[in-house]
Amino acid sequence: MSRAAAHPNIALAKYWGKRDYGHNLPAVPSLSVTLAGMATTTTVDLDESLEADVFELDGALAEGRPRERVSDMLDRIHRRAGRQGPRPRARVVSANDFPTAAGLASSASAFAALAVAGNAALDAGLDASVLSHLAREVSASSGRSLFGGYVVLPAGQPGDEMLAAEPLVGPEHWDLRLLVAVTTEGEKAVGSTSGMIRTAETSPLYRGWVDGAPALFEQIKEAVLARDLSALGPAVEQSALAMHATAIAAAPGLLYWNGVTLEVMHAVRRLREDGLEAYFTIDAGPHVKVVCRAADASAIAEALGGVLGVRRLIHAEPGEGARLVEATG
Ligand code: 2P0
Repeated sequence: MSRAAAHPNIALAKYWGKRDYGHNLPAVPSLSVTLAGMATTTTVDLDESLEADVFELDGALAEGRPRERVSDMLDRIHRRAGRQGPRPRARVVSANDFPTAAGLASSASAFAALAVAGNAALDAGLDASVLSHLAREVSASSGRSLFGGYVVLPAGQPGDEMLAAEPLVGPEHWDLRLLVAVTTEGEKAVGSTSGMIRTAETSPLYRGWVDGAPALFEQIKEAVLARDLSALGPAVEQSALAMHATAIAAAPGLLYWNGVTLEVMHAVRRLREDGLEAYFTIDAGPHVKVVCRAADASAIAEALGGVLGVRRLIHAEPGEGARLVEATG
């Protein structure tokens, strides 16, 4: 039995769009923060008596596509380890200690935890970089959760054999805070994968997004290295807004926001006018993630908690990468 834990991550420089669908290569570079405080814990037990893999998520048996993706991840580990013959079947039990509807990319922590637990259970001996590469092929953002702190996922080039995320600086480098303003308890309408494909195929703004993203990514990377929130924040907002503008211009347009999303964005900008440095970013869903300094977090949380329609605020900070927490047998 092998058990691993991994955290979700939030991109400061957004990934949106694939260079190559088959190999799931991102069209643009992204930079994320891995978050402490929320985790997916996944246990992999090999069981020769099973006819097929069994996958249990948050206490319920999962069939169909979710189970196929779990099997796919384990198959990739088995093949990469150079194993001959069929892969032993596995019982995989996964649980999130945060609501999956919180818009916190539970697939990122899920596949990162599965990669680490699967690597140990199959005794594959793969390092974090190879596991990041394999997880990225299944869900690009999960390649980033293999590592802690501030993490870069480069854009892919056609024909890339290997593309893994890379740790930039550890969580101790900069104690940024991320406040997640949860604006609805509902699930998002269009998943990221299909949303990206629709954007690339139909949005007249897509070329501009792909051309402009690398420069924004560089600004964000430099600001993180310099711990310069006043330089980071505007570039983070622009990355999120450019991603959403591109998606909104798809056919049909991808509108991930609700009314409360907009209210929170305006509230963040009012806070800045009042001298509190806060900046927003938004993923493929209606929640708003607010980046600020640790010293300002309580005041900003109090103000955002007062925005009509905000259900609750989740406080997050930089955390560790995916890791094995227990291994027996
Ligand atoms: C990101 N997102 O950089 C961007 C911003 C959502 C918005 O990475 O198709 O679920 O499985 O590679 O990893 C979510 O994308 O997509 C994502 P696939 P994934 O965080």
